[in-house]
Amino acid sequence: MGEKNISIIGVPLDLGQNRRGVDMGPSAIRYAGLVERIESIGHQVMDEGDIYVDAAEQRDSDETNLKNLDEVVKATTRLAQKVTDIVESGNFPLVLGGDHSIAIGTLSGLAVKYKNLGVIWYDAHADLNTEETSPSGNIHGMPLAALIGLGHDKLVNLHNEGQKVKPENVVIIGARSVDPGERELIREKGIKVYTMHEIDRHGMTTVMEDAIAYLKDRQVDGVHLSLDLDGLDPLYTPGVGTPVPGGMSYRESHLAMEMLEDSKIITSAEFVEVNPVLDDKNKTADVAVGLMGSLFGEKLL
Ligand code: 6HN
Ligand code: MN
Ligand code: MN
Ligand code: MN
Repeated sequence: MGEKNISIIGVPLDLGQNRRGVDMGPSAIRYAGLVERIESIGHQVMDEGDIYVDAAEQRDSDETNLKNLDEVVKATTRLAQKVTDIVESGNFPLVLGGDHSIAIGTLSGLAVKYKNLGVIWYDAHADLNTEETSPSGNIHGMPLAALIGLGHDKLVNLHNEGQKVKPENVVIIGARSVDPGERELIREKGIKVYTMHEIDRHGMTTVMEDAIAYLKDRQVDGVHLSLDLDGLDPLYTPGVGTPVPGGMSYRESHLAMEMLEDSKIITSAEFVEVNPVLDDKNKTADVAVGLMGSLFGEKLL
């Protein structure tokens, strides 16, 4: 990638879903050696610490069927401002989750600078539910919908009014669990999705070549990688709250990161859903750090 100035920001948020522990994700990822690993590649790293998040015990009662809506909005609004500051200073934002609801903050912050942003959503899920379609009420299943302008007002208009990302600039990779309302939205909005079928059938090389070419054709002014560790098979990343079998392998995921690094298109990234309470000896955080190594240009020889 060439030498970068990378600003790390942790978001210890676990209120976008049901299982406690994902708030410890940023600590687990740092403990797995993130800063040293990226510095050893030759980048400058600034660890800017964590965004303040209310504890689960401090939350107000819910007024809608969206769980912990106000707490998620408060924390992600703080994150959005921080991400805007980082991109305006010219640094590369690297955000550590926390559950996937944090993406609403990350991308709302990026949208201030990038008016035609591309997004790669590496995930077992589509995260395209709205208040109406969500089977769980968990906001971590809704960020992509909110970012394309659909769902609860407070999520859609966070940091700035309205749509932050164009649906045709989104590429989902690794999907294998899609709810009925999400399926409808994918069809209606023409969102580009590479399911596990495409990865099995054509291989990760072809899928990534296609995905990168697709975003370049869209003439995006930046590309954000939002990587949910449940995109990988739970065999490799067991420490996630909503594991789905049949996922992308460790090797396929490293290859995907290496191809993104070769393409030079990535301008920001986030790694989410690492839950140390559910993990096996910090394995999932170790995998996350390894993938960041590949994304930032680590080479064997
Ligand atoms: N994630 N589609 C399910 C829901 O509750 O909306 C699961 C969402 C998982 C979200 O893994 O980031
Ligand atoms: Mn997921
Ligand atoms: Mn997700
Ligand atoms: Mn390799």
